[in-house]
Amino acid sequence: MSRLVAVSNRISVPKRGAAPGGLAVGLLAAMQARRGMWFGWDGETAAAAADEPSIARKDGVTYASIDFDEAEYKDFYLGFCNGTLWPLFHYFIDGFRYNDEHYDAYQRMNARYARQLLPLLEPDDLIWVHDYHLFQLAQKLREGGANTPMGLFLHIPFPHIEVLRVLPVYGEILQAMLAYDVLGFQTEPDVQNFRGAVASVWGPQALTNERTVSVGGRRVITGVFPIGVDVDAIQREAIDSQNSDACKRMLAGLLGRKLMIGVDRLDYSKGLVERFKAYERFLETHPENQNRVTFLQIAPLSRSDVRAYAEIRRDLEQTTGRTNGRFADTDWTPIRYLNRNFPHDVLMGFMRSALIGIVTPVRDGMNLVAKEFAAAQDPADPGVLILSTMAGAARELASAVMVNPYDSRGMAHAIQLAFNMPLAERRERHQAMLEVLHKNSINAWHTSFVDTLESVVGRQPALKLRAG
Ligand code: ADQ
Repeated sequence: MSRLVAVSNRISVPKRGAAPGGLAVGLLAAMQARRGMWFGWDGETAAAAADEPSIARKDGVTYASIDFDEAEYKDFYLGFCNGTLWPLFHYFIDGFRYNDEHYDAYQRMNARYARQLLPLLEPDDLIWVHDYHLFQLAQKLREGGANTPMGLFLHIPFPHIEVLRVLPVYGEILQAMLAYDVLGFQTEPDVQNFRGAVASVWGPQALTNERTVSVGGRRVITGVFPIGVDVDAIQREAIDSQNSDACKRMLAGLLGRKLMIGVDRLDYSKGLVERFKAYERFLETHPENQNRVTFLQIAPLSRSDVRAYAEIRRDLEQTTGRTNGRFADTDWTPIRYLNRNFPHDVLMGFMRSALIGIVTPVRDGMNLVAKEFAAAQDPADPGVLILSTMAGAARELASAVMVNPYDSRGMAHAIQLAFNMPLAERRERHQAMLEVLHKNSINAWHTSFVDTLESVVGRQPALKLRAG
């Protein structure tokens, strides 16, 4: 069986006491089955980046980690990845900035990933690259002589060509993507947007059939691989952690009130400002709920160096202050807004205790929180998921209560509906979601991607490393 080499911008090097997150668990399962290697940045910056990756081994998986120097962190990571690609691919054209130096750093970093990975490769490796940080990695690896199957999975949306075109180097990015053998996306619209972009640059004849594109003699498989969760593991975590101190304290603080929960990274794509305003409107237009419900929003700070994140923080603090100032009582805080991380199992326990999970991104590749919320519920008395139609997850979780995250009146109405939904309807909606979650599990995600990558074996000459 071929070895699986996973490459991502950031890797979770195992640390004592720290449990890996859901995505890492899924990738690790795929790598453990194939004596794999995980290559990427360890999250550290140094005055000068080391020439060689650091190698660690645990449970049959090799971890090869590199560090960034300060300029790489600033120009590649904060600059082109988080300042250019992330906003544009989430349709934030106003927040998008393009700068040639940042793009040069992006190209150099993709080349450095390739240079440091090449000596570690074996001839029959399958290479699975993750996300928008590494669009050019396959191209750089092939320039270095590698000719092994390579696939890219994009965790975020792929925008329509009319948005992608805003990026001055979009043609180069598309061209580089075609050096992969398999391009995986979260949803059908993403794959169609990619294929539309290829057709717009190379003509409709490049779309050789429904699942492949061919340009310059290269045939590339395009497909939908919706990322999922491990329902049984989440059920266990949620049940066990309900007895934890953190859960008991949180529940005691509610004084019997109904709970609505939001769990997100603090990012403008997650629609938090719009969500907070909708909740304020809900308390205003449905005053009978005042002092009867609590909204717990957990959103740890991230990417604080980028200006947009400072703005969203300020907006959220203001809205929280205004709502709490307007509606709070001596024993009731309408919004509890926490900027901190919790262990995954504690979050699952919180979600199980909530009557509503509110997941309202203005744009999201998939959104695992929506799936985790549904998976964590007690099937006998499940909570209600309020879900934005702009999340990839909305394509699968059709029985959630769907909302437009920009429509605060519609969201206020959805919150009212969800708090008052009869048990039979909650069960019916939850059952339908569980069926999808079991079918499109995290296991199905990595298995189907790796199987597709493996189907390319034999269509390629063996790996050749260029002499010298
Ligand atoms: P993210 O944008 O990070 O991921 P998401 O899919 O919601 O978004 O995953 C977040 C993960 O982090 C979940 O497992 C969640 O439980 C965890 N998490 C969130 N807040 C937390 C907190 N406060 N404390 C601890 N854990 C927390 C990107 C894309 C998504 C895509 C995923 C996976 O943007 O669209 O679904 O990759 O492909």
